[in-house]
Amino acid sequence: MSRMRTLVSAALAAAGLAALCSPATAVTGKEALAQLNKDGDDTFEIVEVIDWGTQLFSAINPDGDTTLEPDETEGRLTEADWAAVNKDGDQTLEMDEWLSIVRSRFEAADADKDGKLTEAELDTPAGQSLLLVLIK
Ligand SMILES: [Ca+2]
Ligand SMILES: [Ca+2]
Ligand SMILES: [Ca+2]
Repeated sequence: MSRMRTLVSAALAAAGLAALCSPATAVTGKEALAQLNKDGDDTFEIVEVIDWGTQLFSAINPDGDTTLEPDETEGRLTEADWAAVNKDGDQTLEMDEWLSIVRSRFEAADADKDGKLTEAELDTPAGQSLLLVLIK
């Protein structure tokens, strides 16, 4: 029993390590929908996007504090993003600041403003920029 548990935790650790080591890579709209969209439609809505953004905040915050530091957002947020939401100029980003970026990227990607992101909208530069703050 305990040997089984050891094997299971070793497998989980290996999977976690692989996830940690894989860099943020471009994901197509089709792949993103296949990976994240589980509500039976074929689009992303803001509620889902906020949920995934919240999960990613924790996933890229390995020190487990309540803020993201610049090294934790590398490749996902630009200096301009930081300047826009981090008004006090400190080196930390709180969850609400992070989610305001997620929300504005969703709105930017929603070209026809119908509140849904299609595969085609996710494949635009604005859509790709949103996926960077949703998928590890
Ligand atoms: Ca959906
Ligand atoms: Ca942190
Ligand atoms: Ca749309």
